[in-house]
Amino acid sequence: MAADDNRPILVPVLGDQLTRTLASLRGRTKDDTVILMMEVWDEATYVKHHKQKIVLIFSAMRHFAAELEDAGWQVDYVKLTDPDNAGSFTGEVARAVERHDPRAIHVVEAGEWRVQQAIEEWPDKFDCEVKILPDDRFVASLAEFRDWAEDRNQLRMEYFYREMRRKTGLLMTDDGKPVGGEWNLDSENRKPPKDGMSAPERPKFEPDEITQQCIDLVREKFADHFGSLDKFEWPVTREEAEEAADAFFAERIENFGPYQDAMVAGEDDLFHSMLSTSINLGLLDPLELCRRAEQSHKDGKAPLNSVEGFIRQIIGWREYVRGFYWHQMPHLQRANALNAQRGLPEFYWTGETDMACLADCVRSTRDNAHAHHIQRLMVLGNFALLAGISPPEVQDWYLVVYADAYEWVELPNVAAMILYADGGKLASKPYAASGNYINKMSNYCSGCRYSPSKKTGEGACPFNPLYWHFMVRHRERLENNPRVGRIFSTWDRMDEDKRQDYLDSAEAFLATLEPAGKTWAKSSRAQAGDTPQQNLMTNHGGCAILT
Ligand code: FAD
Ligand code: DLZ
Ligand code: SF4
Repeated sequence: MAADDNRPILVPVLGDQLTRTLASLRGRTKDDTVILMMEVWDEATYVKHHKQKIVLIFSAMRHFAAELEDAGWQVDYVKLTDPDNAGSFTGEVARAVERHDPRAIHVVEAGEWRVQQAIEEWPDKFDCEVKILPDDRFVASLAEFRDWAEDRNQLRMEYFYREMRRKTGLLMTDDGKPVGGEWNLDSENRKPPKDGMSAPERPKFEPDEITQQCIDLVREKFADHFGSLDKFEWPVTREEAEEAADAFFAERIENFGPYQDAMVAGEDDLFHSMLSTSINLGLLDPLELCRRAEQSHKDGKAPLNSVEGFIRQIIGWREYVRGFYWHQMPHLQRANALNAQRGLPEFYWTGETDMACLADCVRSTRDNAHAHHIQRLMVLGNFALLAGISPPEVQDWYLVVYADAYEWVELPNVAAMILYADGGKLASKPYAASGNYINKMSNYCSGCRYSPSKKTGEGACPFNPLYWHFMVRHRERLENNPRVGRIFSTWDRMDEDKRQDYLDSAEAFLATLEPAGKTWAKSSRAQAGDTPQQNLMTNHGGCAILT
């Protein structure tokens, strides 16, 4: 570059990079930088995202652009309806290169493998320097995770989490021990709900003019996508996200820990923070939130089990799944260790099932683009695992339906945590449970036509026979697993008729499952000639849409 080259630097900012201190913006000056933000058809349709998710991302992007412009930055914002919109990140960067003739492009690496593959082609495509910067909004760099994971057969979150505690100093004593003596208070995060339990109302954010325009756009252009737009209450700016965080630390963190695994029909948020959408968009700094949580313990406002639980979810699970994703891609998308082949049942989209727990979780998912962790794991996920639903179908569903879903966080949770499709690299055992668990941790069963105490036959909770059907199907793989192997001696002690009853009941139930009729997950462009396997290649692995 010549010393007098006064052409600008082009800084593309992706929809989940809405952070003022993003590596590509740090140290840049306003007079030689053009920030490029792009609403593109490919991102909005590589799966048919929940309507609220598209509104959330477009609205947060538009607010962020306005905020940057107010602060004096030059922002080139391409709307979806721009008649010349090329439809992809690469196409839009190409158009911006024409418009601005930049001397370089500085971009922060993408969160998703699919997008990163496309970005890595930019140096060959564009006739200027392309600098791809690490996303340093995480505690652990990808190299750090790789070093930690190297030579380990099993990548357990617990040990990684301890490293992150040491690195950040969160909940550590001066002599390097965990505050309170234990690293992990998970066993104190499992109180069942009390009768009539409800949580304080959290702040809800009325759509402003910008959000309303996005709602109108989504109603018009994405009418056939899943999900309700009857209400839209997500924070779309850093200011709103901070208000949401303030309310969590003031009113809900105290009970967050004890009731982390509790479920109450109709109580969609309980004591959860509801901050994942803001953290993932870049509106909130996860480490800052952890420091606030730690402070609330120091101030005597929150018990250790709540604070440690919250910090563990963020510097433990969140950091860990991100490292795991990049370490295991791209084969994680195709993993199917349990050879699960069943189609996703229709009720995952409609909520029409007599199973009260599933119906409520799907309702919350449809109405809020959200379900809390234990609903995703032990109801929706547990069912998919036990029924043997094919991983690509489950992966697509989770990627579509949640407003906080990006593949880097969704895929490890789905493929590895709930479906055991990675064969146990992430989880030491499958998270399989019978109706007993859901009955203990929720009030769902009292409103259900099935009974959790009935094991087989008419009226039995379907989770009960499905649990045994799953265990028997995978006996060879699981019986030597120290955490579940013992269960087979219980099975072996049952009399033959009872065992047959379990298997027959499960088969009869599975035969009633209707596979999804309408194609909810895939955009019409991606559907042609689809099989689950081809879906993987075209929609996740192949970057076909970005070329
Ligand atoms: P809280 O319960 O208040 O937890 C605090 C924060 O911890 C969350 O905001 C989130 O940032 C983090 N966190 C908690 N658990 C996890 C986890 N397992 N992995 C990563 N971060 C975690 N989270 C997503 O952000 N996007 C997803 O696409 C996603 N898909 C999931 C799929 C399955 C099958 C499961 C079991 C979990 C998934 N999660 C996902 C994790 C978790 O369910 C959500 O982060 C959480 O429900 C968001 O609500 P909250 O902000 O109220 O979380
Ligand atoms: C999820 C999403 C959607 C629906 N639309 C856009 C968009 O139009 N423009 C954009 O920059 N980002 C969008 N996103 C988020 C991206 O998919 C996300 O930034 C990448 O997946 C990260 O790799
Ligand atoms: Fe769910 Fe079974 Fe309870 Fe019904 S009885 S709510 S299906 S766990």
